[in-house]
Amino acid sequence: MVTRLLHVSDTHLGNRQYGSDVRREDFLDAFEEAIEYAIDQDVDAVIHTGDLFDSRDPRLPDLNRCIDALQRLDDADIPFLGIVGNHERKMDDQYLDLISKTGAAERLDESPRMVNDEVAVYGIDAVTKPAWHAKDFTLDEPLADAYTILCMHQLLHPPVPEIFAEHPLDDVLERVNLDLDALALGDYHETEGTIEDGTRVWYAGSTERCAKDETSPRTVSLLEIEDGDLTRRGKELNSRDFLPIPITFSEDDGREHAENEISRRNVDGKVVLVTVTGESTAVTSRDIREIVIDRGAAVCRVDDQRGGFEFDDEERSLGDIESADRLIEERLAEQNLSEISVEIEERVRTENVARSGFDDEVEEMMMKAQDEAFDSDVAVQTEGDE
Ligand SMILES: [Mn+2]
Repeated sequence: MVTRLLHVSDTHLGNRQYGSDVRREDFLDAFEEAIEYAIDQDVDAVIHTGDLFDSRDPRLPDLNRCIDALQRLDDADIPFLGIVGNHERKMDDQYLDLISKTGAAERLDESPRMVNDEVAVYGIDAVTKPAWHAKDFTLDEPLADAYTILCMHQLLHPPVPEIFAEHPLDDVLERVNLDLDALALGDYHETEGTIEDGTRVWYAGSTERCAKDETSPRTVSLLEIEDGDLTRRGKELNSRDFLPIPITFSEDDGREHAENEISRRNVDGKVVLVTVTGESTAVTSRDIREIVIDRGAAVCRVDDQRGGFEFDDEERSLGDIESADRLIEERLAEQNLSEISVEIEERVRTENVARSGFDDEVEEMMMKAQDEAFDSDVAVQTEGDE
């Protein structure tokens, strides 16, 4: 029997990229295209490896569209199995739990979710860097002879280039108690794969471009598993084209120069990213944006670098390595904090600390941690006495 799965990842629903509602719609469209493809292919399940939503507080219209799509999938009797990514991760209950209540999604965990009694799918949510060293990677045993797939949301090298990676791939393969057949990954937005010690490892990639350097086609991965063998095929999605246009101004160049540079390209329906360099002239970013939009571009962003370097703070790089949360977590990981410190820090950073009861909650967490530490000391002494 052949088991067919569609691997979708990093859909980032709600991403209003470049402040554009067109882009927000694009992210929804890409997700819906992936779901329609799953229905069309009549796969046995869809697996989603995190960053379903772009933020931990998605807006209701995005949540609604997401649930509508998942219900169409559910009507076709195709389960949607997901994990939680770093972008959307909240402290306790997750939006994926809320969606699960509609019956249109399931959250993967350390117990095997069998598909066709032949494939065991597991999931581990995104683990922050400070929590990584203490993370338990134990998975429950699957049915005998099952093909095992673990879904995770981390930047692992390989296949992620070492400079962008958070952890070595071996770190995961050594700490998981099972001999995994496959590791299906999210977080890295490019489609990349490798084989390590007989384990198939790959990233499905994001379904829309989250940054201008994500130039390759956006894909989902169709997986076919038969007799312990997995075949993966990429399916390209209809993502909107990005078009970079560099314009350099000399002292005498006016609006006409910008019009000439832009009219040489077909901007119709595209996301146009103009980089302006050279001399400061009377032509403003706003003028340039107006020309580009008048010629039919869907979105235009102008990065005006005339008269000195401007920090491009809206742009995000591959897999969001530069996100603020990532940088904070990077620094914290160097401190080698205790588990309780990591949890309290994360609560402070991700929740509304002004709400009443927060102090009590932290105090309770501290007491519990103290009790646990005290109990384990007693246990050690008792053992020593015997
Ligand atoms: Mn992502």
